Amino acid sequence: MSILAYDLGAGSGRAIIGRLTDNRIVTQEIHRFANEPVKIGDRLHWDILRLYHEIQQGLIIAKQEHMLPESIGIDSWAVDYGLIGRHGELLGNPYHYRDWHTHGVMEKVQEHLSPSAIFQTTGIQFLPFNTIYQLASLRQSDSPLLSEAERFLMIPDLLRYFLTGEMINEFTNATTTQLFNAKQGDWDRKLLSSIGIPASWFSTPVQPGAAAGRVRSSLMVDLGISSIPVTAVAEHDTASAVVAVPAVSKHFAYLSCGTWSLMGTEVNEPVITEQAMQWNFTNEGGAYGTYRLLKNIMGLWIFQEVKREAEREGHHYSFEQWIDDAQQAPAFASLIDPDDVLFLHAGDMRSRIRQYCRQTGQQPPDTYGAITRCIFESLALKYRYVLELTEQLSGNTFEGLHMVGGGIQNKLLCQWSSNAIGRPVWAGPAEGSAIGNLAVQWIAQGTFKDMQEARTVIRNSFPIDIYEPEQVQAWEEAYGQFLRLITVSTQ
Ligand code: LFR
Repeated sequence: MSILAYDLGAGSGRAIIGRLTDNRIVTQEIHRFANEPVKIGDRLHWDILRLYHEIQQGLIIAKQEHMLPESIGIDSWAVDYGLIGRHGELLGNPYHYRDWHTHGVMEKVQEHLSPSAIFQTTGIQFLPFNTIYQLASLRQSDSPLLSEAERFLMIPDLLRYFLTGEMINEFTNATTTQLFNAKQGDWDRKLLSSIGIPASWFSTPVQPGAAAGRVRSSLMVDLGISSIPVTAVAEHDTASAVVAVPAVSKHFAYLSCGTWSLMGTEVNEPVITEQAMQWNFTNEGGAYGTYRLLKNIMGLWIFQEVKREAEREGHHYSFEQWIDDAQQAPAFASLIDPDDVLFLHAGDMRSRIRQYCRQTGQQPPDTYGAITRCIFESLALKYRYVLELTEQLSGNTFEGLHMVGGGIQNKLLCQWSSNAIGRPVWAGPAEGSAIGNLAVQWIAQGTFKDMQEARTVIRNSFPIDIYEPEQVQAWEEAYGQFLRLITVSTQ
């Protein structure tokens, strides 16, 4: 029997069928489609209707291939949302979090809401694009959407709603808004009212694994399919990725490696302390009563932007060529803090890296090889920094680091990560979010007893590449150089 996971990542979305054979998971990608934001004027939007169309295409393909699933789950990145009007229609085109409309809003909100009050309530890190600031920005600009809206749905909630006709908020994603009260386990009315947003738009979120309706009958008729149940999985992609970490020990460190690098550990209670706030750690809701104590690291985004820019200028290198050039460039020639806000938005990344280096008294890298090397080395060093902070905050020590997600196909980065942290890296599986999405559906069906059993099956189903640290002394020295560069309190 098949189940179906839709995983919408930066750049592409995938429909992945999962099956169990001899207690091993077998996955098959049946549909891959673009998930590219669309810019209209100065605004960056989700192409939400196209995505819904592609979700339907996935079902048509599943039917044609005789793999119609027993259950469907959708995950995607956090913080973004759509608003629904009184006739049940989507109002406007959802904004993409990298849009500039939130620029400066976090600071404005903090003029009347203290950061410590926000953190004490939510346990969530301060990222300028958090939903709280997106909504505050609508209020500040007196957006007409606000007077029309009656419901708030995050992107997977919204696509699920299109499929089923039921409006349900899901927990893991809800926590990332920075509007969710971690202690009370519901939306925080005080925070909502302080940014002028009615609590009536929100319903108490359901937990990952909850039944969330069935494919609506009009769609069944259109696609010629039978009724299929839809499950609210751990719909924040990072929450799903963490479900898929094939860890053996109870306390483990993970890095979900893709456009973002999300590094942290799983805890049973949110860590809402002064120190966690100062280091800008987050406590995002996870599956089955867990929390993700983690920190966002800018990740492969910076490299992806450099590559995109190069391609626009006609430099069509293969991925191997990029890696090769990075390897040929001199080591530790210049470093950046990948989390400098300079690197958050799209465009012009090469010159921003050079600007950063000039401003910090370093030689700006000029060749593509040198730029790529600078990005990957800086990421690996930032991983060490955040890993050590995670140990201090959680009170646990980690023997190595689990890396999951598409970024692990970058073997050079995996090796350098191991060198930087001076410990082994266990890399796999690459399709972390989709596998975590499937796992929650199997747990909901009773096929797996719990998350631990799911992780054991995942460990037995997918290869794990092991990287052992090399050139430890050189990386140790580079770490000293890196530490001098970054500002400890804010990044
Ligand atoms: C990763 C991710 C991160 C979140 C960022 C923006 O895909 O979901 O966890 O901070 O995207 O939503």
